[in-house]
Amino acid sequence: MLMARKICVLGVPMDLGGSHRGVDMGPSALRIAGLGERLARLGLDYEDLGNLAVREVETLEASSPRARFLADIASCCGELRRRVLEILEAGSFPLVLGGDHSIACGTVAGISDHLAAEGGGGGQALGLIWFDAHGDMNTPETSHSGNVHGMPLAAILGQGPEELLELGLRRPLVNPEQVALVGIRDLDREEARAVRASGVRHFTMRDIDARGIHAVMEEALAVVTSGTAGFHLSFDVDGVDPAVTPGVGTPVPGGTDWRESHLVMELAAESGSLLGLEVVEVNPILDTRNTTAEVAVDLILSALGKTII
Ligand SMILES: [Mn+2]
Repeated sequence: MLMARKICVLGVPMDLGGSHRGVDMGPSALRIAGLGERLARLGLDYEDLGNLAVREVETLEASSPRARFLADIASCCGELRRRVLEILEAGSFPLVLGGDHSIACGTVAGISDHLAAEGGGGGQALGLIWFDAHGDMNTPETSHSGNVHGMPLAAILGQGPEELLELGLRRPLVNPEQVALVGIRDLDREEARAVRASGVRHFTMRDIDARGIHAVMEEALAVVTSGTAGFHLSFDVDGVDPAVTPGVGTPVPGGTDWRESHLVMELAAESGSLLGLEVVEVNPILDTRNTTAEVAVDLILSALGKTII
């Protein structure tokens, strides 16, 4: 089903959450790969709102070693939250281009806050599909690296530094039983324990091997749409196999292949319940001739309703 709403593209050129430079160039790489033209060619109404202003890492000092650049990341996420909320209030669809995955704290806060104001009482719940090779459920206490891009899902679920927890109106921003983690294959021992204890539904690559991506996504979609107003898809390109998308912040072998990745997006589109999409961790420095951004643009089109026939 082709996305009926106007799509607002917003770039977040921020790489403070990881230790490899380069994902700050992700929004440019996706635009250079023809994102705008291809949205238009598909017949979608879209507007590119440009990039958020983000300070370069060279101009900053890495504060707290357990969560490097936390204050700057939180302030960027606060601005992103505000912009996503504006997009939704105008009746449009937010397409957020990362940047490292820590920006999800801002995107999810924006969508969650929008729903908090709807439907009376505590508002409407937001579902979340987190597609990733990693769990992103570390906290400053458990992280070995101090990289905040390994922490956003924990923060969205209400665990982690106050600077990230206070971004949105609700805490947690989403209920763990309405979250599905898809594609994971590289977790620290403590993080694996955190994922199991969190109550989110998790689908490892082992599950995808055994059951097939179609069955896994059907179950994931049931999780994120039951009792919610719809769901956000936070798509870390490192969930895809590095043979398909080599240019990512933290490549891990054994991810979803080309067609499996498209099926994730196609089924998300077919559900008719997609409320927001973000694509993160594209790293042009580690890429080959912008291949990864080109694949990512293809995947974005599938999520917005492009079909083979
Ligand atoms: Mn991630």
